[in-house]
Amino acid sequence: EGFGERKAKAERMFSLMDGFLKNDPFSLQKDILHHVEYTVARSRFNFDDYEAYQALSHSVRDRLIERWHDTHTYFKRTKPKRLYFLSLEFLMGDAALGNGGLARFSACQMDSLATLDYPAWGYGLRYEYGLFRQIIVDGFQHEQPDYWLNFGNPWEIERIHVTYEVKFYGTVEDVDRNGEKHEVWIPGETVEAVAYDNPIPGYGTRNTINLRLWAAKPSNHFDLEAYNTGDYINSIVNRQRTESISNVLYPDDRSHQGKEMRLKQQYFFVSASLQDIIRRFKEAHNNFDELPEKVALHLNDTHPSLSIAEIMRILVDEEQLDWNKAWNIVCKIFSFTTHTVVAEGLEKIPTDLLGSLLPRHLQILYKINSNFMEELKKRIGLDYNRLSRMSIVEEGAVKSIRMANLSIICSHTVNGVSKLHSDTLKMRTFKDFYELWPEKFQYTTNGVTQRRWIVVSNPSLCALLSKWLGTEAWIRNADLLTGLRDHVDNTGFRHEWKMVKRLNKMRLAEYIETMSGVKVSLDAMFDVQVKRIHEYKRQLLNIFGIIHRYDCLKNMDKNDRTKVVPRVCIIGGKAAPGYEIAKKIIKLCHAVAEKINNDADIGDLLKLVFIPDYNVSVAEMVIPGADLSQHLSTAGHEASGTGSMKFLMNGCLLLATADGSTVEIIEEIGSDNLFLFGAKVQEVAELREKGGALKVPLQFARVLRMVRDGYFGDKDYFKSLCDTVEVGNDFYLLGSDFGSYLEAQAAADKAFVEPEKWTKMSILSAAGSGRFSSDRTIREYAERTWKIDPCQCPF
Ligand code: B1H
Repeated sequence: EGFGERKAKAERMFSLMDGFLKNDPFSLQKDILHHVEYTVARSRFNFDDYEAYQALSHSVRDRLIERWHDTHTYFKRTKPKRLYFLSLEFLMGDAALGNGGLARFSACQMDSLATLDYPAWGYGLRYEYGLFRQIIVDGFQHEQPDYWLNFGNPWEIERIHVTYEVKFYGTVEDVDRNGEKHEVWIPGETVEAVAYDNPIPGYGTRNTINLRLWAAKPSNHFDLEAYNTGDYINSIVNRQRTESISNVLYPDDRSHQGKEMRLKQQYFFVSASLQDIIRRFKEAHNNFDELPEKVALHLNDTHPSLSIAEIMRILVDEEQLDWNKAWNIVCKIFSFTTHTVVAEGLEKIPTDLLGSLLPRHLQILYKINSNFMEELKKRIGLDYNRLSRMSIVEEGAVKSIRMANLSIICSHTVNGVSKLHSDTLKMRTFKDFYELWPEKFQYTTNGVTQRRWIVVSNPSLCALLSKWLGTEAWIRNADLLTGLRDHVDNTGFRHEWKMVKRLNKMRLAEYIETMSGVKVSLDAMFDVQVKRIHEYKRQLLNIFGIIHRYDCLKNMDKNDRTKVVPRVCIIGGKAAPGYEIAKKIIKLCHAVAEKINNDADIGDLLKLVFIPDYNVSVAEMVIPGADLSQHLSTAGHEASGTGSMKFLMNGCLLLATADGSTVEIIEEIGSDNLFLFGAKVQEVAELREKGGALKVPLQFARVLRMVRDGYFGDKDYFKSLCDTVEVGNDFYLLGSDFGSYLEAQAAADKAFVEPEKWTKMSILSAAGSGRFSSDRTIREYAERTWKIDPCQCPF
């Protein structure tokens, strides 16, 4: 070839390789049409809205894939220490692969990891059925399957070649290895895990990281025996059954202990993720001693904590490392965040179940425990009570493995999710461990991403913030929101602030009318409580407060009514399908709403609406439109709470107990800018001890009596619900907090009639929300816990 030919060839090659997809409108339009025709396979003259959405998503996805590749090529080349964020739940939005706060927090963290250029990947499960959809029939919750993949998912990339075998059951046998006896697992069942990649783009950076979700499919390892004996049909049916592992997300956001399928999901997830992680590590490094410098594994609660046993099995049984050497490595790579408060809420796995599903892992766990117990005896002596409390193995009626103890023992860092939560962990839940290893315990307060919770869900506020802060930089640096304080006395600014709120209230009011048929007044205070339904979150306190308000209105002189602040009370949230009391709370809410909303005498002074199927998309509508938001957990029960942070960013005032992250919110915005009420953490135990002698205000007794007497119908049905808050039985202290709750509500009313005062409080709330950005959370984790550095792809 002559020079000319070589040059022409090089230029052709170059023009093939060169060029990112362009982002100008025309290029994007061209691509959308391309995908309409060649991906969706419709004519470019005839396609519907959904097909347009698919074509658009594919056009965007193409661009994400470019960035994804560049980011990963760069990570591969520069070999930074990587973080792997292991979580059984991610609540992204359209994909509802999680229950509540924990799962949405995982999603916010992924956004921040990408935006801050950290070399991180998330690993999760690709459930075919996400969290159930809630529909309300006659005021009762019904659950409907969320088969979210029905119309395909244009955002994911199926990696049919990234598959791993995951094994279950079987036995452990002794084998001889160079004259030494070793235990080796001979599994009985094999399932295949397939990777589905979900690009997570950063904001203001080309870095695009990955959320890799695993789906189960039958393995190609045929059971030859079954085929040969002619049981062809049955063996196909059995094959199909293995697929069910990743079928459905468990909808209990607290306890589903002892379910085999849940354990299978956990191990399936852990095994596939670790095989993938170890393979990637071995491609770049050849000595496991380097593992702690190159890999950080984060346990999002105890759900992925089988990773500890699995990685020991890989290193010792497969890679043939000496046990102690492997253990020393493993103890340097794990960090652990617990989202739980009370010891009873911690995950336990019965040893019978574990032993049959994962016999080798159970052995490994026993060995980890006996080594730990030996060490512990040396440190603390023969204090058998303490030894048994700290043991990984619980010797109760049902012998089980305590996953939290395992996670603490093996992790270099144990994180709480708020300052208060962390204190509780140290003083109560994990006191024994704290005394042993105080240096392990940290707290990293949760956060939420302002990209979704302001930029996407509240575009008018987004524009207003950029205008008055004079920059869009707050989108990547939420600390800049403090700059709003400089304008709080500017009437022009306050006017615009009020207009934005009104616009969002309008949008919410329309939604309410379509969903529930209730017309609401924009002049009313929009008072919102949205979150999972739980006794400890005390939606019942809210409903009792509403009943009290209604009762007062009914008994009020007509002239006095003109002074009353009109309210639209909005409640939303899902109850776990088997959680009877939570379901009764939903029903009561509807019964009370029915009564109040149809009382012409009350009119716009009070409305109550239950928003069905509360989820991320609904939240995007509800949060910007709220004036007031309620966080009523009995002090000491909400580990953090992240909903309040989203409301805060959107300029909603909080009415809250001094629980979870609220304590830190007060530090940022000052106690004058929110409505605080209720017993403090340190008072709760004492109040509980009083039992039947506890003082409860008359108003509380009166409201309880109204419900008991059938004022809202269904007297018998509500009886057991009423019993839970009867004096002497009122574990969550609704009665004793009721008085101060009403006072806080009165203070909110009083502030609302002074619009300028209210608006200032609203501005100062948003101005103090910067600390609750998940960017801050992630930076703290990266620097203190994971010890990873940003790694920005330069092209
Ligand atoms: C939180 C959970 C949770 N704490 C078990 N615990 C689950 C436990 O499916 N499961 O088995 C699922 C979820 N979720 C929440 O985490 C806390 O209650 C909130 O206070 C906290 O803000 C949130 C994020 O840290």
